[in-house]
Amino acid sequence: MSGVDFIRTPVSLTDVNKPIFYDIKSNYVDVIPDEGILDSLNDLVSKENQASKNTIKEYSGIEKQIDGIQTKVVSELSKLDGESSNERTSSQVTYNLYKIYKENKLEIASLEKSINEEIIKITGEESTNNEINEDNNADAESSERTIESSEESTDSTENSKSIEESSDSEVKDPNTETRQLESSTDESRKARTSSSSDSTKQDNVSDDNSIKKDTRSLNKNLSDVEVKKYEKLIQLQNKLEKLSQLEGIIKEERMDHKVSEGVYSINADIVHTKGITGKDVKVAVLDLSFDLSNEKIADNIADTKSFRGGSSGLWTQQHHGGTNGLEHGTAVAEIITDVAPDADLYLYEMDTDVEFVAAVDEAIANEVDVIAMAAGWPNLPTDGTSHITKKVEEAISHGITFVVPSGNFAEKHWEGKFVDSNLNAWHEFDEYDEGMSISVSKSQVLAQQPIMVYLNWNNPLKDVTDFDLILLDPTGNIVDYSANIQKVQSDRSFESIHFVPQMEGLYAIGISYAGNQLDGDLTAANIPRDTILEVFSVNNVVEYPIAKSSVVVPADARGAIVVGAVNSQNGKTESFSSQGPTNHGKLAPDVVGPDGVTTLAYNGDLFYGTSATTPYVAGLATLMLQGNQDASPVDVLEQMKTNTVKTTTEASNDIGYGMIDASFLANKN
Ligand SMILES: [Ca+2]
Ligand SMILES: [Ca+2]
Ligand SMILES: [Ca+2]
Repeated sequence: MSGVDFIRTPVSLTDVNKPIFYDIKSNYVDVIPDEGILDSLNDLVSKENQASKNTIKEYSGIEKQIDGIQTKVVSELSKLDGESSNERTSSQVTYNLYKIYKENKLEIASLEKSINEEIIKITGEESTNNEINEDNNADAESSERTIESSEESTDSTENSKSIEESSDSEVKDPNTETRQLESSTDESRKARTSSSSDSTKQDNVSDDNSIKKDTRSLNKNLSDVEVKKYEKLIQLQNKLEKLSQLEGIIKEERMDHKVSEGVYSINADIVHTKGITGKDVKVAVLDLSFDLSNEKIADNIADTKSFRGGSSGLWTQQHHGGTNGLEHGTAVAEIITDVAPDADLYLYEMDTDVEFVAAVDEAIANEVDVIAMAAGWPNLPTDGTSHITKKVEEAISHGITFVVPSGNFAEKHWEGKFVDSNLNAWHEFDEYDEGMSISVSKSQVLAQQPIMVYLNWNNPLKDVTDFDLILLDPTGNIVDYSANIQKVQSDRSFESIHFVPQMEGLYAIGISYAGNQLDGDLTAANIPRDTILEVFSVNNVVEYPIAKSSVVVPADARGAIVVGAVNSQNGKTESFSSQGPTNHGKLAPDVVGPDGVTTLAYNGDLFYGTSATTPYVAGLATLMLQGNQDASPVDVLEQMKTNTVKTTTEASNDIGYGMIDASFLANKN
């Protein structure tokens, strides 16, 4: 979901209303592994692996590892051959393949390195190794070679055979698995373009030929044993090359799918066969931007309008490489049409609170049935008071079903009372810890992604309390702070930091108490004990995360359908999925939807987050409203809630009433 940041209080150095006590402990506990740490851990592991590998006789260890990965791949692919194999199976298989690849990516890379080093040991030259890699990679080259040296075999079955034969002669264990991998891959790729199948064929035959060619070109005084070893290594290298190509192959496979995976998770495909497709139901999608040429949504567009006053260049929280939100909005709209292929889309671009209000007014004027907005405001309290919340409730009062995400903040949220046992006016997040760490990775620095922190608090005794928010860099220097003055009741209890980090490492968030301005008492001993403070760190996981009540505005809108996230493949609740209750005690989320799904908009990359799950639920609401447009938002929510896949008997603040399931619509008729 995209954090739309609209109320940004400027912070200036002259705005300080209290002295800064520099006594936040610089010795922060490192509980958050950052990318740098993970990288060096992986380095260590791969070095150890490599050392042990090299001692294994005749590379059988390397081969075993490659075969181990390959076995998993083959076992997945075999599912496609079964009689019950269908689009669903294929969707699951490509996902599992992707997972296998991801899980073994480092091992594959480390094996590749080991093999290369072994080859260099034998040949004494790096150039030979490079040449081989080029042979394997350059499609055009290997294609020429294929035509030259294997004119007799032009069909893929024959090619696979030739690999099997060559494997038989070279390796003790005939590589039937290799063959299966090749042919199954061809099977599953049938539907693809002819050029793709051609390249697959070329891959198949290139192994054998490149070995021979390169052995011939060695022109060295190598012993027979060394030549044998060398050939073996090249063979392993080719095997591995196939595995390292998996990611690309899988991505292409996924792009062949007509709809995103979640459609099957929620059984919407079954409902489609009953003629329920969201026909004549009007769905407004509010997002940053849309690609109107996207082939899945193009035919569904009934209306478009941009309410954006200009590009703000804001970062969306779950952005996948684009900064303009084009992919995000398009992916959301796409998923709605996956679930409700005949829905009429009203696409409205917005990225501020004012633009949001205008877009909702437009949707109301156009009498839409559903509004989906995969965005939220972590800088507003979920106590029902915000103008965003009220606007959502207004739309609902017009009979519009409003679907919003719970948020992705379960690990980026802290909420609690002010604790100051040492009476220095600095809050202690934990015993002796006055700084809540956030880990800034190198990639965040390079991407200039800001540290965005919001502090909200309530005043239950109708008091006026003044807290401030401070950010320290890894060296312990205060690099930013927000010290707005809260003096009268109308002063908003809010502080915000927006800081672009220049160095990686552990930063720390601090909260200080600046006094109770009504009493004129600025001493730490007089700190309000009933005030609840709430921190959202938009882009960084915090050291002391509180998942409870991490939902964001407008999840607090009465009657809205609030959606959490469950992984579409493993069925587990996503650890980032924001939980309820809201600050005014409303249960949230109401339901959960599937994420980790493929869209055209993200070009086959998996789409995670409550932004991905919101449109599944909006899509289901659309199906429910077909021919039934008079159903109230309450009816829709109630019916949706009672027809979930139940994992618990009672609603909970992590998954609400459970995973949505459209199948009741198919059973109704
Ligand atoms: Ca303290
Ligand atoms: Ca303040
Ligand atoms: Ca809260």
